[in-house]
Amino acid sequence: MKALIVIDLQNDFVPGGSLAVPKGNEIIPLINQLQEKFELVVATQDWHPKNHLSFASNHPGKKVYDTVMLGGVEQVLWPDHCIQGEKGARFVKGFDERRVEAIFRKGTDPEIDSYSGFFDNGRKKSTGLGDYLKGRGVTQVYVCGLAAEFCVLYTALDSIELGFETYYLEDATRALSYEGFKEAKEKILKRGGHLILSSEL
Ligand code: VGL
Ligand code: ZN
Repeated sequence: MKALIVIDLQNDFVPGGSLAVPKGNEIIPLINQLQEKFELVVATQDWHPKNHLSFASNHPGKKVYDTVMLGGVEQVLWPDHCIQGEKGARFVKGFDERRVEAIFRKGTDPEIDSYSGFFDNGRKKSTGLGDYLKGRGVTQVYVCGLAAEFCVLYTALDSIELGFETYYLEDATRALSYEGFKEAKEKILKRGGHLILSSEL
């Protein structure tokens, strides 16, 4: 049984948003079409409180893209984004949510970031996504959404580690940088995941 996980298809991650992924809006129609090929569709939302420590604005003297240590791991500092309940955190217009059976929210603890839909970056807390998928009998996981080298990558890596046969939908994601995308794909292959194009489904 295969599941599609749609990662962080939210206003702040598309052009016009505060942490816009270039051409992030291009994948919306494709992700809508892709859903038909899956028995189960779930989504994640980046969902930060205003005082989240991944925001540069909460570290006086630091700038966006500086790094700090957070919960024992290195943390890139981002512009404020995906604040709980605000417009930037909402799903993008045009995303067809009808078949999304469950939404997993992450990044809610102000003290630690969470790129993966499964665990926070310090691996202290689970969102429940892994148990949910296992409970539904899922064996194969396909990931798509934003951003390719952050939340999509880390979700895929945790999925591999949890024992799901994992597919990274190369054309149903967009990256913040070309280099980052290239490295993300290498990491997926190295850890035993698969790269796939939506036309191969
Ligand atoms: C993301 C940076 C910060 C993502 C979330 O969804 O890829 N990136 N928060
Ligand atoms: Zn975030």
